[in-house]
Amino acid sequence: MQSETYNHYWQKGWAVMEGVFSREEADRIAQIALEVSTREMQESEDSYVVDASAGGETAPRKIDTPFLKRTEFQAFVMDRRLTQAVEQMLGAPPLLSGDQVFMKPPHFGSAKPYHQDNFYFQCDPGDHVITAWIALDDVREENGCLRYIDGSHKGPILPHEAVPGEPYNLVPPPELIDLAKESLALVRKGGVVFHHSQALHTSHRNESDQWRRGYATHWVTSEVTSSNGTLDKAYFRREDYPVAV
Ligand SMILES: O=C(O)CCC(=O)C(=O)O
Repeated sequence: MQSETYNHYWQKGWAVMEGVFSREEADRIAQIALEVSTREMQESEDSYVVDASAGGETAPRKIDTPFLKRTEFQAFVMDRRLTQAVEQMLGAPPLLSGDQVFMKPPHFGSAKPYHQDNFYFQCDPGDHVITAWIALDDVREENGCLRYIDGSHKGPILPHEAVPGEPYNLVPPPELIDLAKESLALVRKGGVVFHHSQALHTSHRNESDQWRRGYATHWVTSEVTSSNGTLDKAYFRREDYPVAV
């Protein structure tokens, strides 16, 4: 990893690394994600899984625990090109705690409001918890790139409250989010955006003709504990947790 990427991560709380996977590898995983999410959508009305427009149309929103659903996902996220990059960022061997695929269909995918992952995870130390978000499409402003508040990982975990009608979206009070410090994380298909557990981040609605799918993997080190049981079902605790290859 270039020291520029590492320094950017620790100074701003996030960083982009292009070309971790090939475009073909990303395409293959994106296709499987589409199959899985389309099937799950047909079987569920859960708002975590299904995005609904005001007009009542639906589209896939998210795949929860993809790692547990297809061996192809497991092999993808346990690839050494990814685990080595995460290890370099953390400075210690990374353990996969959880994952999810955020689907954002063209002209549909809804916004994910500002939040800090560590409000959900309640992990300590926060510096040892990182998300590696793998771009399964070319990610631009128009199709809903990730956006970060630079340096917010150095601040406290803010209070979060549920957005009315969206129980899965907990957000801090808007006056605590300094939008003057917002940066856009543009990344090409196969690249990875890393973010610190306390970095404030968001993504807007997909306003474009192109998909925007992101595979978020959450990693911790062996030092990390959680006060709310987040790690009880962490993948690295499973007997069948695979070694990185
Ligand atoms: O993919 C998105 O739009 C949101 C991702 C996110 O919030 C995360 O990876 O923590």
